[in-house]
Amino acid sequence: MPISAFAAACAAAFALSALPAHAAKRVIVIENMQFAPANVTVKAGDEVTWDNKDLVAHTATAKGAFDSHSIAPGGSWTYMARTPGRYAYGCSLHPTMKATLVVEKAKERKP
Ligand SMILES: [Cu+2]
Repeated sequence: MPISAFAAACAAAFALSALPAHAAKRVIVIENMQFAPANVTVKAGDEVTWDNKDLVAHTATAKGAFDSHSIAPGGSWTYMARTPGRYAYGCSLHPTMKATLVVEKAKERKP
């Protein structure tokens, strides 16, 4: 690709990322006793859904921050991430299942 086309593509990507923040939705799949992806970063106001595709129940639990309680096999749980921070969470039923949710400040909207 010529350099000018590459630069244009970069500019387009930058323009997209500079668009005003909209609440986004992220899905974390629970499968094979793991959270996938294990590290997810969202903006405050985004919705995060844990989708349990395993045959056993799981939870998404960050002490003091959020707790899905039991998510049945085939079920899901949605959480709106409001408070910026780094949350280590896990499944309260299976201590080896660990993951991290990072909530970044939402971009300020210009009036
Ligand atoms: Cu579990």
